[in-house]
Amino acid sequence: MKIAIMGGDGFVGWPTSLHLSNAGHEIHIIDNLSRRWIDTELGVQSLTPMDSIQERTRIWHAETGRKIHFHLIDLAQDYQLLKNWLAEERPDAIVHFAEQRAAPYSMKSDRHKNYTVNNNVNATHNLLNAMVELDLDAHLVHLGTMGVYGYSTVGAAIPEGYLPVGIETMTGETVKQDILYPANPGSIYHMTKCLDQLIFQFYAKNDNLRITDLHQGIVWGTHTDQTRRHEQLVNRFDYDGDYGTVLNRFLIQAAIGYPLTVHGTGGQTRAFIHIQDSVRCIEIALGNPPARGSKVEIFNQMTETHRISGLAKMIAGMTGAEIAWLPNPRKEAAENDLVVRNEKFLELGLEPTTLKEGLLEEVVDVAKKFAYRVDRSRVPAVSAWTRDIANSINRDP
Ligand code: USQ
Repeated sequence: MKIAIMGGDGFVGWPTSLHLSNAGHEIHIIDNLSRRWIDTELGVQSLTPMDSIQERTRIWHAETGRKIHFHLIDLAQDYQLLKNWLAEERPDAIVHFAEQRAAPYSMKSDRHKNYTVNNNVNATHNLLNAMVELDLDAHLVHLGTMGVYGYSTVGAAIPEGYLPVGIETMTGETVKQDILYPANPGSIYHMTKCLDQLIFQFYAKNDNLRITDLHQGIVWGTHTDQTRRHEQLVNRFDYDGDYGTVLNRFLIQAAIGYPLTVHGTGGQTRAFIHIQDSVRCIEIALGNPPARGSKVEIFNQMTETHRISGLAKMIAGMTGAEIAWLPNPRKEAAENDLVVRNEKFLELGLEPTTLKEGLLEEVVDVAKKFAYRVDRSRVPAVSAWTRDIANSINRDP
């Protein structure tokens, strides 16, 4: 297939591009390189030294003989460029990662809230709008988030996207209907992914677009089989308070002797997936498009759930790191249970990589190897969800 990877320079986009290129597909990365600009804005860099996208694709070609094409286009800002590119290339499938993906970054200030909403909602809408206008019947696979559900199971497992409900009619009969699981975002970033869901629902219904939405959990790890092939193909690895996700942060903190930064009691339970499984899930989703005219296909892209305090204790036990129990900068439930249905990917052949010591050690090794690149002052998470939280965190004890 000819596949366009929107946001193919990012943390999941890059290994996905390599994985699909390796599987024989013709890959076109479309990216505005915003993630690299945000690094500059925040004054942080990936733990792993990352080459330019042009250099990365050159190394991939030298290593494998396969070409990955790169096009500098901003989905949210350059509608006409995007439309021209789609008209010329007419890809068979489009994978959409081209969104600002960090919850803390989205909550930093009013400007960051606006940027996240404008960027994410416009990118998604521009893409669908252009597809309809060009009569492009490409399968769109979007990277969504488990965060659209909120994180409480109220005693029942979270289904894959749709909730069966019975509605009582005026005549007392019960009519059954599948509705989108009630959206319950916990940040401006997660809110944009909830808005995406509505946009998808409309375009699938109105224009028969074929759309798959992947509700992904927190990704951990850094290498995939393909990024391992050459040191210049290495994936990015974020450890800072805005973009670093919790498990990868704990692993780098352990490697540099920084107390593990648990927010609150650490009673939050979240869904997780290893980066290798993430790219495999995208491949599986691409191979199983919904029929034209059917509703949006939704998968829960996660393999296990863990409590944050449990993860911290596990890593402390493995490495001897200390744990720091910090005031929580986020407005979120101090504790929750989480049970998630994920049978659809398992039935289609996903073999989950679960959190094992060996794999955790592998990430600690990456962290140790590049520890000299860490700026310890960028480790704390300082983005507060509300003014009150900001005031209470910054108050001297
Ligand atoms: N947390 C800590 N200590 C830290 C960092 C985080 O205790 O140093 C806690 C947070 O308070 C939160 C949990 O760990 O309760 C997860 O935080 P996170 O930063 O790992 O994940 P999150 O902000 O939810 O976002 C990440 C990705 C996002 C993706 C989402 C999947 O950045 O793109 O959509 O995970 S999910 O969490 O399932 O919604």
